[in-house]
Amino acid sequence: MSTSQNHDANVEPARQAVERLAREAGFDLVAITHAEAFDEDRGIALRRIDDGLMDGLPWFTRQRVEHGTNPEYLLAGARSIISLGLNYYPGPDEERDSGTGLVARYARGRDYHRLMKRRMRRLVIAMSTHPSLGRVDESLKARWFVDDGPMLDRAAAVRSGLGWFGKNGNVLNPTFGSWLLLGQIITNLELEPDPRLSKTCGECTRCIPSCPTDAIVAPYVVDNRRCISYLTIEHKGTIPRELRPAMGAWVFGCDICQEVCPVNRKAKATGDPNFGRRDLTTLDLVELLDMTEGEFRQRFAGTPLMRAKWRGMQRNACVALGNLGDESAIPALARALAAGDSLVKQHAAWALGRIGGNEARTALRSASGAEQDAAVNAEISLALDEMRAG
Ligand code: B12
Ligand code: SF4
Ligand code: SF4
Repeated sequence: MSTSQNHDANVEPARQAVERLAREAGFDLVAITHAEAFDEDRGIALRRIDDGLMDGLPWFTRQRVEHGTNPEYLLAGARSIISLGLNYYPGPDEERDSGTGLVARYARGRDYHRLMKRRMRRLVIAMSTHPSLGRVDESLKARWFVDDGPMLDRAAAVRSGLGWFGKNGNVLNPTFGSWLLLGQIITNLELEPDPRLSKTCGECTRCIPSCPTDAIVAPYVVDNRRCISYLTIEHKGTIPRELRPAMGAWVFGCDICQEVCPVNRKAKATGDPNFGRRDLTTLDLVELLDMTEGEFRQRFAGTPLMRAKWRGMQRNACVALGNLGDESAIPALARALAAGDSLVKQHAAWALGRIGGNEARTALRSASGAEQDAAVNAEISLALDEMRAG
């Protein structure tokens, strides 16, 4: 026990206090694990790197994994990890308009990094003044992490019993399904750990064949390079041509392997106003393609969409328009092909080729005469060839 912990019968016990304070800070789930190293998870994560399955994420290094799986390295004297879950499920989707792009549910609102870190800080401050938990300036030490930190957030959540590993990679909880954002506080407080959940996916394998890009290469194993979430958000360059058709209308992230999951059918919707912004549920793709950088910033500031950046989102809009195949998008794609930057032009050319027809062909031919960029010209030629063949 921490030196400052109080054993007075009238004082709320430590474990109970953490749970209450976490809920008051705005978390839906709280569970506790000890602070021993995550040896098994470290081995798995390092193997993923070695196998090339994390390629494309230059920041996901061996050193990051080594540090992130060693709580003592992150906080000297670490004793416990408080795992926290935040439900972001906005409830069932309404009908969507044609010509619109899809945004993953976690991104339909405020950037969760800042939101969760603010809540975790509030929780640590509340813990520091609680009689069972001690004071920051005396004995309570804590550090908190969410997503962009080096910890394996899912491994911490699973070991603390907050959920189990789904075969799609996501952590599932019996009440909230996988629509949960995860974070954790490492502390020097000795708190009673929760047991791991005994639940598993059982015989179900539904998510695996549902992935349109075959990114779930084995149960529990996602090949980052094929995942639409990576392709639309983290990847900054040209999207491999062979994967574009499978990306459908997703312009930021992807929820397919969660949408098909039977556990998510019963998921409880969140009442948190920071999620479920209506204007981010679907995006008008032509509007997105015609936006200036200033307009993009104004519209999406403070949301996760900023991570993909203006150029990346316009690239994604082209792919989605190509897949939707709506001829009314041809003038906007032709404008992008004439005036966008190289990356956007390449994907606009591809989209025009995929939509096809005389108007698209004319736009491709007239752009090819004026185009100086070799990569764009190569995409125009391929698009015209494919139209001829198709
Ligand atoms: C890199 C990353 C990505 C990459 C790579 C994904 C990946 N699978 O690794 C990309 C960009 C593709 C991505 C996508 C998404 N991500 Co992401 N991502 C991360 C990040 C930063 C690191 C993940 C990581 O360490 N991967 C390495 C591998 C080794 O870890 P793992 O997949 O968890 O692997 C474990 C299991 O496979 C298990 N395991 C292996 N074999 C076996 C066998 C058995 C039998 C069992 C039981 C278990 C098991 O052990 C492994 C090690 O613990 C975390 C945040 C963080 N700091 O942890 C968020 C995080 C995982 N992402 C998150 C989210 C929400 C998503 C998306 C749903 C977003 C979206 N809608 O577009 C998708 C989901 C894609 C998917 N199906 O996984 C959440 C997950 C929340 C949850 N409930 O699980 C996290 C935790 C962020 C957060 N703090 O909330 N992500
Ligand atoms: S998020 Fe989409 S692309 Fe990625 S594994 Fe799941 S279904 Fe596949
Ligand atoms: S779809 Fe089935 S196998 Fe996949 S995560 Fe959900 S329960 Fe597990």
